Amino acid sequence: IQEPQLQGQDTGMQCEDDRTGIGVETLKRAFLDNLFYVQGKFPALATKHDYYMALAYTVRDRLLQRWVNTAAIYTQEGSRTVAYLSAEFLMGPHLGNNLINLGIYNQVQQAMTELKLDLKELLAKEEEPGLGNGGLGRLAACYLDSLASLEIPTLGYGIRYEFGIFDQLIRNGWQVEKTDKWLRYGNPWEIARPEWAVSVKFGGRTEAHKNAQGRYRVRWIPHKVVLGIPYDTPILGYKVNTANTLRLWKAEAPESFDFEAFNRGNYYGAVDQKVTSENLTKVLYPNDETYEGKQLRLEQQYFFVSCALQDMLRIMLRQKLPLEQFHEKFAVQLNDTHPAIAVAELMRLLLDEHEMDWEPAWEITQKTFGYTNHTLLPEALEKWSLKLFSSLLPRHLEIIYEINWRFLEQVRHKFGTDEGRIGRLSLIDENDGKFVRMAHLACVGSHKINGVAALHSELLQKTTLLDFYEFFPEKFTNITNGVTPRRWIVLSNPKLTNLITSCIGDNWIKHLEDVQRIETYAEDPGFQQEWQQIKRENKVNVAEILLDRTGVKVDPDSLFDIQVKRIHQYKRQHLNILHAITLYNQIKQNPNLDITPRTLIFAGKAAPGYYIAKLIIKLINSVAEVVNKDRDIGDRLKVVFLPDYNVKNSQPIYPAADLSEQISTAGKEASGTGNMKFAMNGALTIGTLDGANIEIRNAVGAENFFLFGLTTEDVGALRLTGYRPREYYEQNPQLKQAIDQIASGYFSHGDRSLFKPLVDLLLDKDPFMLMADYQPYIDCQQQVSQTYRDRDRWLQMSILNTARMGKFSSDRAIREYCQQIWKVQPVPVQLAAEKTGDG
Ligand code: C3B
Repeated sequence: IQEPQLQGQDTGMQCEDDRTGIGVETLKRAFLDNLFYVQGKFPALATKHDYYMALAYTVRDRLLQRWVNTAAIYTQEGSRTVAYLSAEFLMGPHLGNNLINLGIYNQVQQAMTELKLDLKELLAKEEEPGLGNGGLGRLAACYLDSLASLEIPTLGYGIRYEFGIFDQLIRNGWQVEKTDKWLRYGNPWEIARPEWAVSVKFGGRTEAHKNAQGRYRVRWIPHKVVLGIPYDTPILGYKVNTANTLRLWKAEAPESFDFEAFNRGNYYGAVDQKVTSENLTKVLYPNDETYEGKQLRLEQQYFFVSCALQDMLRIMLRQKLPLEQFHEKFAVQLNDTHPAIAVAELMRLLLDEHEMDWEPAWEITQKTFGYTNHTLLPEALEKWSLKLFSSLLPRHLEIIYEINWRFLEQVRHKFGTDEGRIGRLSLIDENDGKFVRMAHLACVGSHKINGVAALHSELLQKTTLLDFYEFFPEKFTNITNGVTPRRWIVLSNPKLTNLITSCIGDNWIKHLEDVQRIETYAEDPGFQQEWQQIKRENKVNVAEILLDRTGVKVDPDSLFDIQVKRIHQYKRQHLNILHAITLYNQIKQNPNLDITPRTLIFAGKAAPGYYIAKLIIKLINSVAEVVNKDRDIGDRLKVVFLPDYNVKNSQPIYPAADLSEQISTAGKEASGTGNMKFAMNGALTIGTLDGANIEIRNAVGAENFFLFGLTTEDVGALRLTGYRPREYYEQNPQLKQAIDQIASGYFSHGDRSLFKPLVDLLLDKDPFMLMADYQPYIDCQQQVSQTYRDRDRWLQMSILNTARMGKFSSDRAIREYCQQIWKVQPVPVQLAAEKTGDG
């Protein structure tokens, strides 16, 4: 992979092009020009936001040069392309990332300084596109970065939600949701392409008709039609010229204004259709890992999938490729089951709209799709009632029946008539009402099925998808998740980036395996000193943020113990808070106790309808209130909940962590990706043998990882022999005291009813086995505290964690997808100017 050949030099002799040049003088000129001609402002009247926009357009111009060239090359070469279908893309702010990937961060910083502006302040002005809930959406964003950086032709397809994930406020300790109006001030990173709009049908009925050759075909007469308008965002790779496309679809009415209704005097009726059509892409469903059988959600899924596949067909026709080559032109990845309807939709397009026969259409379909499963949680498995499904997608249901009939015939052929097995494998669930099982459709319609960490893939094959594994084991594989070091180290932690680069050069940014080379410095006192200094500065930064956003003052020299992620029972934020209460009680009982001072930081959103998760947020804040104002406790313990966790707010967090909390019940977290971001930035992990924790521990070494808790086997065995959580409570005085305090109103101004649902749940059912894991967790935390006191040992462990995280770059994950699933090669992009050799 070549370094980019950026055009022009600021020699003073030759003037750079204002739209592409990257010298400081050129950047300043371009910036002021954009302020004037795009924002329509001059400096005296400009707001910070105007300056942000002017800078965004300055950077966008430099992207466009690469984007247009990339599109030209892909079109000219008819390149094999990855289409990544995802209902969520949690991209985070674009500006900073684009500066890094263009390699112009320093020049731009200097240009802004010379104009008496602060780049940091301008970066803070960007509204982040929060078009995702959590891990799954952010993984899609990391993968787009790696795909572009590895020069793989890619289209990301998704939904342009007008309102993304809600903004979280904390009022009186409770989560309050606020609409995310991210498009309010415009979005400089997208370009609408109304010329490529497509129509999407819904509802109605089907009928048979004879085609020109006298053969029967099916026609779908819909009840309504919605237009899909694509909005494109360039996704630039790191120091390459490749700029791929994220294409998000917005729903509009075909005729935005019904003149007939208007002429009848019905003004509201005239805009009705516009309103209902646009509702389709209004808002992201804020549920993480729980499906809700809502019609609008199925409409969203079908809408973007149909838009995407029609768009791919358009591209094939324009490139004059025969449709029989669909699977050669496109490798389509289904990011969980949200886009699984694509299997039936591609069949429909090939059969009904392009008059292909079933067998070739089915062969193409299966060769086209790959399916990534992201969770084993039963509440996440999507199934749609036949009633809803048939009313919305009548033709697709017919196709699914046909797929199912043919599939079950093969099952009978292989296994004989084993009705139990057939019932379990069927695409239709008939156990309790009738439902279409989306995971089954995805499995049958794909040639590869992958889990997202070794343990997760193993459990998929042994449990959730066992019957499919027995039927076609060759389809199954594992690809452990990864995260992009560009956003999660270079952009988030510039100081650490400079230290590493000063020792081993900057090749590690593209090849994270290389970061291993800092291992030789792990015990070097000078290096350790600098490592510690950087961590401290990053902690001071977060301490300032916490003070600003929560009013809580924390000690940057205390151990920063951080858990940031969606709030979910299986992730066990409440186990962490039991530790906080235990520490508090220990200090209260022995006021002179010499403990390692800690700051416990929490952040994360709860799904608005997830009552227990919201109660956990309230509990964290209630414990924080008592602990933080207790004079006996002082600086030895602080508990803080940072509101509105999102990509932007998370970037300073990972670099400031000493300890990363990855404490899910074994077997529940498919992979985790926050665990990787922390360890890359030198945090040590306290964690269970769950998801990618296992692989992280193997990579960094067991001696550099704080392990505790039940294994997946233990969890299963304990469940089988009868788990009685109350016994742990009764037999453990520390645990009993903590739970009794919560129940008695100690943290809720005497209110005994507030946390009762949570307490009852823990004592009676405890579905995630906090009671069983409590003491091992407390003991392990004690070890953490001890180790932290040995500064040299801790620093060595911290350095080794970063050094050994090479495997967890999303570049490695994407290389595996390319080789094992997509069979796609890089297509390097040269700029026109490079090819002709002139400026
Ligand atoms: C998440 C899982 O919970 C994480 O373990 C995993 O690291 C990420 O996906 C990425 O693979 N996940 C999610 O965020 N939303 C879902 N609906 C399902 C899984």
